Amino acid sequence: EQIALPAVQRAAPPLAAVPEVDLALAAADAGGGGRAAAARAVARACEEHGFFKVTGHGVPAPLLARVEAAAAAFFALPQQEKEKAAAAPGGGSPFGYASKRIGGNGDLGWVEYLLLGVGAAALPGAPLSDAPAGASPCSFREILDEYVAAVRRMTCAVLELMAEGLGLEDTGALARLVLAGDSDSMLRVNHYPPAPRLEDTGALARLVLAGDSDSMLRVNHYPPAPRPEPGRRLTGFGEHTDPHIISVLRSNATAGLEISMQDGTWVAVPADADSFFVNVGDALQVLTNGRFRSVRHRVMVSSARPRVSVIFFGGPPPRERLAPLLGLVDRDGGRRRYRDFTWREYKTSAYRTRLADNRLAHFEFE
Ligand code: GA4
Repeated sequence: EQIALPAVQRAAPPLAAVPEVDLALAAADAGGGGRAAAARAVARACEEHGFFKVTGHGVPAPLLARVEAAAAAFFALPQQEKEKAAAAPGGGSPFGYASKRIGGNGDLGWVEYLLLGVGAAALPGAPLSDAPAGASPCSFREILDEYVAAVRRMTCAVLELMAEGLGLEDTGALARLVLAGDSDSMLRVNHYPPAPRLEDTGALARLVLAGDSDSMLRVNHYPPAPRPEPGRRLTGFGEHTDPHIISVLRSNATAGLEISMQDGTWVAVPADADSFFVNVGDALQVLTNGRFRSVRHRVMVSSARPRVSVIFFGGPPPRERLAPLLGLVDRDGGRRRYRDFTWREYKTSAYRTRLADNRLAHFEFE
C-alpha cells in the first residue's frame, strides 16, 4: 500500500527549446533585418509561451556577481537582522523581508525573500541602505539600485522589441509606462534554501530534540512505509502569473523554475546564470488584448544547492488605464477582451487573491 508523501513529485521534463533573443545582435543589425527578425521572434515567444530568454543583455557580469554575493550575505544574517534591515521608510506591506509566507492570503512556500518598491525615483533612506553586502564596501541597497538601473534599461529595450513585434507604430508605448517617474515597479530577491534532504537523517530528530519540542506519546502500529523517492521536491513558490507588465528574472546556477505550457503541462527551465528570463505579466496580456500570454510559472526546490533569484517587475503608474494598445483591437475584429480598469484597481484586486487564482478572469468580457 502506497502512502503519498505530500512533498514528493516527479520532476518536470526540461523545456526542449527555450525561445531566445540576443539583444546585442538585434541592436547591431538594425539595418540588416536582424532587429526585425528579433522583434518577430520575441512576439512569437510572447504569444506561444509568454516566456523567453534574453542574451546579449548588456548588464555587466561583475554587477550580477556582486548582487548574487550581496544577496547570499544578506540571507545568511540572523533572522532578526534581516527583518530589521528590510523595515524602513517605503518598506511597508507588501514590502520588506518575509520567510515562507507569500502575500497576505495564506500562501506558503519554501522560500525567504525581500520585496522592494523601485519606482524610477530612488528614495533616500530606503530599506537596506544600512545593510552590509558581504565583502563589498557598498550597502546592499546601493548594489541593488545599480542593478535596477541596468535592468530597467534592458527591460525597456525588450519592451521596444515587443512593440515592434506587435507592429505598433508607437514603439515606445510600452517602455514609457515602465520609465514613468511614478511607475509601480518592484524588485524581488528570493532565496530558496535546499529542501531538507531525506538522507539528512538528523533533520526530523533535531526538531523533536529541541528543548521546547511539543511532544506527546501515542502507541500506534504503522505498516511499513514506502521508501521515499530520491528526488524529493518541495514547492518553493506556488504556481501563479505575475500581475505587472513584465518580469525580468536572473538566478544563480541552481534550477527550479518551471513554466506551464498552453496545454497545462509543466516544463523545467534549465538554469542559466549568464542570461535573463522574461515573463509576460497580466497587465501586458491586457495591453495586447490577450495576444501575449501571461505565463503561469512556479519554483520547485530540491535538495541540491540554494537557489537565489532576483526579479524586476516593470509596472505602470497606478493611475494608468489598462486598455488595448492602439491598433491591436482593430486587428482582433474590434472585439475587446477585457473591460476598462486602472493598474491601481487591478493591483488591489490581485492582492486579495490566492497565488494560484486566475486574476484576470474577473476583468474579462464574456
Ligand atoms: C506575484 C508576482 C510578484 O512576486 C508579487 C507577488 C505578490 C506578493 O508576493 O506579495 C502576490 C503575487 C505576486 C500575486 C497575487 C498576490 C500578490 C502574492 C499574492 C498572493 C510581488 C506581485 O506583485 O504579485
